[in-house]
Amino acid sequence: MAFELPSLPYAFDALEPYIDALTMEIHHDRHHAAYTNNLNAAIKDSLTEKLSIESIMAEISKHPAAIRNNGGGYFNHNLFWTVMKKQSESNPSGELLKAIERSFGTVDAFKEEFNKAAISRFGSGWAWLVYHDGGLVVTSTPNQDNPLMDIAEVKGFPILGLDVWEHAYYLKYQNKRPDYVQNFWHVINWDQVADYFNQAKKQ
Ligand code: MN3
Repeated sequence: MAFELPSLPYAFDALEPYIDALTMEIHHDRHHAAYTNNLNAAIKDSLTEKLSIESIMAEISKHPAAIRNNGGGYFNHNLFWTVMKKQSESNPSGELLKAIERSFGTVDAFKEEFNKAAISRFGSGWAWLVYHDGGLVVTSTPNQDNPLMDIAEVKGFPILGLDVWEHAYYLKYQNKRPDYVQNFWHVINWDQVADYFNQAKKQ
Protein backbone atom coordinates (compact mmCIF):
# COMPACT_ATOMS: atom_id res chain seq x y z
CA MET A 1 0.00 0.00 0.00
CA ALA A 2 1.50 3.27 -1.08
CA PHE A 3 1.24 6.36 1.08
CA GLU A 4 -1.11 9.02 -0.23
CA LEU A 5 -0.70 12.76 -0.31
CA PRO A 6 -3.60 14.09 1.80
CA SER A 7 -5.46 17.04 0.37
CA LEU A 8 -5.14 20.34 2.19
CA PRO A 9 -8.06 20.70 4.61
CA TYR A 10 -8.64 24.32 3.41
CA ALA A 11 -8.04 26.50 0.35
CA PHE A 12 -4.50 27.64 -0.55
CA ASP A 13 -5.39 31.20 0.45
CA ALA A 14 -7.12 30.29 3.74
CA LEU A 15 -4.13 31.29 5.88
CA GLU A 16 -3.67 34.71 4.26
CA PRO A 17 -2.23 37.16 5.14
CA TYR A 18 -0.03 35.14 7.50
CA ILE A 19 0.92 32.40 5.04
CA ASP A 20 0.40 33.32 1.39
CA ALA A 21 -1.48 31.21 -1.15
CA LEU A 22 1.45 30.69 -3.54
CA THR A 23 3.65 29.38 -0.72
CA MET A 24 0.89 26.99 0.35
CA GLU A 25 0.33 25.74 -3.19
CA ILE A 26 4.03 25.08 -3.87
CA HIS A 27 4.56 23.66 -0.38
CA HIS A 28 1.70 21.17 -0.60
CA ASP A 29 1.52 20.33 -4.32
CA ARG A 30 5.26 20.15 -4.96
CA HIS A 31 7.25 19.70 -1.73
CA HIS A 32 4.84 17.45 0.17
CA ALA A 33 4.01 15.58 -3.04
CA ALA A 34 7.72 14.98 -3.65
CA TYR A 35 8.27 13.60 -0.12
CA THR A 36 5.30 11.29 -0.65
CA ASN A 37 6.46 10.04 -4.06
CA ASN A 38 10.06 9.61 -2.92
CA LEU A 39 8.95 7.72 0.20
CA ASN A 40 6.85 5.37 -1.93
CA ALA A 41 9.77 4.82 -4.30
CA ALA A 42 12.10 4.10 -1.36
CA ILE A 43 9.85 1.44 0.21
CA LYS A 44 8.57 -0.16 -3.00
CA ASP A 45 8.65 -3.97 -2.95
CA SER A 46 10.10 -4.12 0.57
CA LEU A 47 8.60 -5.22 3.89
CA THR A 48 8.51 -1.56 4.91
CA GLU A 49 5.54 -1.16 2.56
CA LYS A 50 3.37 -2.99 5.08
CA LEU A 51 4.21 -0.66 8.00
CA SER A 52 2.38 2.44 9.21
CA ILE A 53 4.27 5.72 8.99
CA GLU A 54 4.42 5.80 12.82
CA SER A 55 6.06 2.34 12.93
CA ILE A 56 8.61 3.40 10.33
CA MET A 57 9.44 6.52 12.40
CA ALA A 58 9.81 4.47 15.60
CA GLU A 59 12.66 2.41 14.11
CA ILE A 60 14.05 4.95 11.66
CA SER A 61 17.65 4.15 12.65
CA LYS A 62 17.24 0.82 10.82
CA HIS A 63 16.21 2.47 7.57
CA PRO A 64 18.24 4.21 4.85
CA ALA A 65 18.48 8.00 4.63
CA ALA A 66 15.92 8.19 1.80
CA ILE A 67 13.25 6.80 4.14
CA ARG A 68 14.34 9.01 7.05
CA ASN A 69 14.21 12.16 4.92
CA ASN A 70 11.10 11.45 2.87
CA GLY A 71 9.19 9.52 5.52
CA GLY A 72 9.86 12.35 7.96
CA GLY A 73 8.78 14.87 5.32
CA TYR A 74 5.61 12.87 4.67
CA PHE A 75 4.59 12.62 8.35
CA ASN A 76 5.63 16.15 9.32
CA HIS A 77 3.61 17.89 6.62
CA ASN A 78 0.56 15.68 7.27
CA LEU A 79 0.62 17.01 10.83
CA PHE A 80 1.49 20.58 9.85
CA TRP A 81 -1.52 21.19 7.57
CA THR A 82 -3.94 19.92 10.20
CA VAL A 83 -2.69 22.09 13.08
CA MET A 84 -3.53 25.24 11.12
CA LYS A 85 -6.81 26.84 10.08
CA LYS A 86 -8.23 30.10 8.81
CA GLN A 87 -7.47 33.00 11.14
CA SER A 88 -8.28 31.80 14.58
CA GLU A 89 -7.53 34.11 17.46
CA SER A 90 -8.45 31.36 19.87
CA ASN A 91 -6.23 29.97 22.57
CA PRO A 92 -5.74 26.55 24.10
CA SER A 93 -8.46 25.57 26.59
CA GLY A 94 -9.55 22.69 28.82
CA GLU A 95 -7.11 19.88 29.59
CA LEU A 96 -4.59 21.11 27.03
CA LEU A 97 -4.48 24.53 28.68
CA LYS A 98 -3.94 22.92 32.09
CA ALA A 99 -1.12 20.77 30.71
CA ILE A 100 0.55 23.80 29.10
CA GLU A 101 0.31 25.71 32.38
CA ARG A 102 1.73 22.76 34.35
CA SER A 103 4.68 22.42 31.98
CA PHE A 104 5.46 26.05 31.14
CA GLY A 105 3.68 28.25 33.72
CA THR A 106 1.64 30.30 31.23
CA VAL A 107 0.60 30.13 27.56
CA ASP A 108 2.82 33.15 26.86
CA ALA A 109 5.82 31.42 28.42
CA PHE A 110 5.11 28.36 26.25
CA LYS A 111 4.86 30.50 23.10
CA GLU A 112 8.12 32.25 23.95
CA GLU A 113 9.95 28.94 24.32
CA PHE A 114 8.42 27.59 21.09
CA ASN A 115 9.36 30.78 19.19
CA LYS A 116 12.91 30.52 20.47
CA ALA A 117 13.16 26.88 19.32
CA ALA A 118 11.80 27.79 15.87
CA ILE A 119 13.99 30.86 15.40
CA SER A 120 17.22 29.31 16.70
CA ARG A 121 17.00 26.05 14.72
CA PHE A 122 20.04 26.46 12.45
CA GLY A 123 19.29 25.79 8.78
CA SER A 124 16.25 23.66 7.93
CA GLY A 125 14.05 21.88 10.44
CA TRP A 126 11.02 21.98 12.68
CA ALA A 127 9.88 23.27 16.09
CA TRP A 128 7.60 20.98 18.11
CA LEU A 129 5.31 20.80 21.09
CA VAL A 130 5.63 17.22 22.26
CA TYR A 131 3.78 15.02 24.75
CA HIS A 132 6.65 13.40 26.61
CA ASP A 133 6.72 11.49 29.87
CA GLY A 134 3.29 12.69 31.03
CA GLY A 135 4.03 16.36 30.34
CA LEU A 136 4.62 18.77 27.46
CA VAL A 137 8.01 19.89 26.15
CA VAL A 138 9.23 22.13 23.36
CA THR A 139 11.96 20.82 21.11
CA SER A 140 13.28 21.20 17.58
CA THR A 141 14.71 18.80 15.01
CA PRO A 142 16.95 19.26 11.95
CA ASN A 143 15.89 18.52 8.36
CA GLN A 144 12.76 16.26 8.30
CA ASP A 145 13.47 14.50 11.60
CA ASN A 146 10.71 14.46 14.23
CA PRO A 147 10.18 13.36 17.86
CA LEU A 148 8.62 10.02 16.82
CA MET A 149 12.02 8.92 15.51
CA ASP A 150 14.17 6.69 17.68
CA ILE A 151 17.15 8.93 16.88
CA ALA A 152 15.45 12.14 18.16
CA GLU A 153 17.06 14.00 21.05
CA VAL A 154 13.65 14.48 22.68
CA LYS A 155 11.28 11.63 21.88
CA GLY A 156 7.53 11.74 22.24
CA PHE A 157 4.27 12.35 20.44
CA PRO A 158 4.23 15.67 18.50
CA ILE A 159 0.96 17.61 18.95
CA LEU A 160 2.00 20.87 17.23
CA GLY A 161 4.74 21.43 14.67
CA LEU A 162 6.09 24.39 12.71
CA ASP A 163 8.05 23.99 9.49
CA VAL A 164 11.01 26.41 9.48
CA TRP A 165 12.50 25.36 6.16
CA GLU A 166 12.95 28.42 3.93
CA HIS A 167 10.45 26.91 1.44
CA ALA A 168 7.77 27.41 4.14
CA TYR A 169 8.17 31.20 4.32
CA TYR A 170 10.76 32.66 1.97
CA LEU A 171 8.41 34.02 -0.75
CA LYS A 172 6.63 36.24 1.75
CA TYR A 173 9.13 36.74 4.56
CA GLN A 174 12.56 36.29 2.88
CA ASN A 175 15.15 36.28 5.71
CA LYS A 176 12.65 37.34 8.41
CA ARG A 177 11.96 33.95 9.95
CA PRO A 178 10.99 35.52 13.31
CA ASP A 179 8.05 37.35 11.66
CA TYR A 180 6.79 34.09 10.13
CA VAL A 181 7.11 32.32 13.49
CA GLN A 182 5.24 35.11 15.28
CA ASN A 183 2.41 35.03 12.71
CA PHE A 184 1.96 31.25 13.04
CA TRP A 185 0.04 31.91 16.28
CA HIS A 186 -2.76 33.61 14.27
CA VAL A 187 -3.62 30.40 12.40
CA ILE A 188 -3.42 27.59 14.97
CA ASN A 189 -6.19 25.00 15.00
CA TRP A 190 -6.27 24.51 18.78
CA ASP A 191 -9.13 21.99 18.59
CA GLN A 192 -6.92 19.75 16.48
CA VAL A 193 -3.93 20.23 18.80
CA ALA A 194 -6.17 19.27 21.75
CA ASP A 195 -7.26 16.20 19.81
CA TYR A 196 -3.64 15.13 19.22
CA PHE A 197 -2.98 15.75 22.94
CA ASN A 198 -5.83 13.37 23.86
CA GLN A 199 -4.54 10.73 21.42
CA ALA A 200 -1.01 11.10 22.84
CA LYS A 201 -2.23 10.53 26.41
CA LYS A 202 -3.80 7.23 25.34
CA GLN A 203 -0.59 5.89 23.74
MN1 MN3 B 1 8.04 21.89 4.31
